[in-house]
Amino acid sequence: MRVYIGLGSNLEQPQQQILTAIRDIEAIAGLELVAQSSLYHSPPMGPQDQPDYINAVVAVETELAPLAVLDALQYIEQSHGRVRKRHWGERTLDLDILLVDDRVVNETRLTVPHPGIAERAFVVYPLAEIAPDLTIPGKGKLADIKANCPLDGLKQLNESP
Ligand code: ROI
Repeated sequence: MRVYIGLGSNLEQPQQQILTAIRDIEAIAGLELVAQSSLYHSPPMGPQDQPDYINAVVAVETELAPLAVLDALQYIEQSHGRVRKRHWGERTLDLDILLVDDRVVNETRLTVPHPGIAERAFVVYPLAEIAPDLTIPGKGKLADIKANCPLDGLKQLNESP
């Protein structure tokens, strides 16, 4: 099963938060990191009186159930001392399950594809960098979504490591 994970941070050295979080994901037994995007710099979506974000997307291969992956990601968020000050506000580390193969999941704790996946440049562009040929259940081809998705100030920081 291939799981795509979105990473975001705008507090406590965001770039470091994201790089460490990728290492943390890699270290989880049962998850194999198979792709990682560049880091991206993006203006906040939501309240504008918060710092800019660093965003990235990674792909993992796993046999774990989606909720077990979610548990592991929430554990990593907590271990980064996740602070979330307000709704749609600044946060130390946000890890979102974006896609699980071509599956649709509607559970209390988890909605897949991630709602808003197709409207957020800071998800669409890094995702397209590592998986340009994806089709998103219910939303269509990622390449078409990207072609219609304004950059909204998104900037690619470095080439993929
Ligand atoms: N804005 C940007 N640019 N990047 C994010 O990761 C992000 N995450 C969020 C909200 C607050 C919606 N805004 C964001 O959760």
